[in-house]
Amino acid sequence: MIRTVKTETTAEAYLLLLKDRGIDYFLGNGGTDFASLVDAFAKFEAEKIPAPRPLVIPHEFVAVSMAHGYYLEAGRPAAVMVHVNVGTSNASTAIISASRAGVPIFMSAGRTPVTEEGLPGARDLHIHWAQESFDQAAMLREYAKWDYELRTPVQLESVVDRALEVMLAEPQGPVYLTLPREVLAATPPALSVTSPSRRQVSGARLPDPDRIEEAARILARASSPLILVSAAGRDPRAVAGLVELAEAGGIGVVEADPVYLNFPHDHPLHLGYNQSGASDPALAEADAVLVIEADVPWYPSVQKPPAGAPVIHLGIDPFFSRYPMRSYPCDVPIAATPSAALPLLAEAVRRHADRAAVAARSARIAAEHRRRRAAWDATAAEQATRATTGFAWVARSIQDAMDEDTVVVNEYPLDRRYAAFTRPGTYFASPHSSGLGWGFGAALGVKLARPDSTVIATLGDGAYFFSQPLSCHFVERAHALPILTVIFNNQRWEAVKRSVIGLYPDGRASATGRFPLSDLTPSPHFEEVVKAVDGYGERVERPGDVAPALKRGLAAVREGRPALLNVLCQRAP
Ligand SMILES: Cc1ncc(C[n+]2csc(CCOP(=O)(O)OP(=O)(O)O)c2C)c(N)n1
Repeated sequence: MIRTVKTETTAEAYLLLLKDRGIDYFLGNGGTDFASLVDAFAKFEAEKIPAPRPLVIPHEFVAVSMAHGYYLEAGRPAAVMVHVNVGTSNASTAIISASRAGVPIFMSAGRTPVTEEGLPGARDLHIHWAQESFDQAAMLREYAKWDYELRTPVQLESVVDRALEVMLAEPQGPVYLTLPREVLAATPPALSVTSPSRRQVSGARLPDPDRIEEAARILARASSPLILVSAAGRDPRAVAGLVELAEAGGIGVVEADPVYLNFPHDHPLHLGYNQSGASDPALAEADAVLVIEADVPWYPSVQKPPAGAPVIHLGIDPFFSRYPMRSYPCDVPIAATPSAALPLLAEAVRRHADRAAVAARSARIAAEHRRRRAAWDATAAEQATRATTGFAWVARSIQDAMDEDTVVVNEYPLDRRYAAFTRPGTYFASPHSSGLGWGFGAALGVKLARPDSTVIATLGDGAYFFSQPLSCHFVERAHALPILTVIFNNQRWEAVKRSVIGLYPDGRASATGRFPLSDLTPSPHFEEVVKAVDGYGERVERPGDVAPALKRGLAAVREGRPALLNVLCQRAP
């Protein structure tokens, strides 16, 4: 249907168009470039005109991280808009994260007025000269799939639809649109808009049938096939497909630095999680390897699959084409949507596999699964009575506090061996590009998409510092998005310390136990920060106090208050 849109400003038409295209939230961090948008929102509010809901987000990094979490949970984009070049720069780390995670972000920014006088919106402050860039989008161009500047209201629909089309087409990723002040302030002619849009992109990419057959034969004939998976579970439907495949072939599954829940923890074919720096006998014994949506399936400097084992890579872009260097062997590429390809592969494996062999192998893997799980359970239980709280015990206590409707966003410290996730879409970890601070904002985005669920953000003390914590707490309070934040506070950047020990095991730092530039003491009273927004904060020092504190924190969240537990703990007590 063609609709005619007549508005006083381009800004109004822009917002109405976003709403028409399914965008319900506008996460904004504004400046003088927002004048026409602010006025438009006020008009919509006064006249009860449906438009995206504007949410003020006090830091750009938080706004983009929120949009990231929101998309993962809602499957729909939120719009983000920031202030010209300076706001873009603040947002850039979160754009890197979204880009590497393949998450679409509808990112926009004002553009300082082009004209120095003469038009509505022309320059009237010193910033309007100093904030002009020769090429504002250059800052993000390596990580945005597309960028453009809206030059005239007449092209509004074409530009917005082009942005959405490119952003949502696979492999997905952020796009960046700049909006000059004069264009937003201009009175457009009556615009005709096609609604709904005729620029649909969704649809599965099906695999090459020959490659599916080839992969199925390899997996079915192997005596110790192994699946390594990182991010297939971004699409919850892929989890069922992976279970079907693993069962069809009696194939063990290892989650390699998982970004999502890819395979239920309690499934007898789950063989656990790769551990940085450690080798895994399951990989050493593998005679065929299937890598699914995994950019780093193993660490070549630590361990590789046996030389004769064929390697299959399955994913929407199994080559990770945007990574400058990546040299994993790939004997059979399957470029396809995992949720579409996995059932096809499962069916083909079932056809080729010997049932008795599959049953025998499944029993063998199940025994190993039980052995590994028992060891993890013992580690967690053993930490329950230590003087110092261990990370494993905190993770286990969080697992025990979760209900059917809890979602966890983990920026590192929660070790999946000790916190069992079984339901797709209930676990999100930071993207492998690791722009620290992502977790808190992403958790707020998840809460925005799923307001009735309990959301827990598990953060290191380092990650909390990076997250723009006061902005996040403000968002919790101002926009009624209370979540429970659990800080695993080891009072240092352990990742930095570990890298020194890894590279210089006999070096001076290891010998003296002094690791300059990694210590975060005196540790702040993080539990006090949340109180600045009338939240609930508690410092937790002993293992026996973790579970009761979680209960109190979750009760506060249920009452609508942001809550934070500052848990003093160590990775290996
Ligand atoms: C923006 C950014 N700056 C620096 C780093 C480097 N870095 C990676 S992990 C880490 C320490 C994180 O500390 P914390 O969250 O407390 O976890 P821990 O290492 O102590 O387990 C740092 C500084 C990064 N990944 N991102």
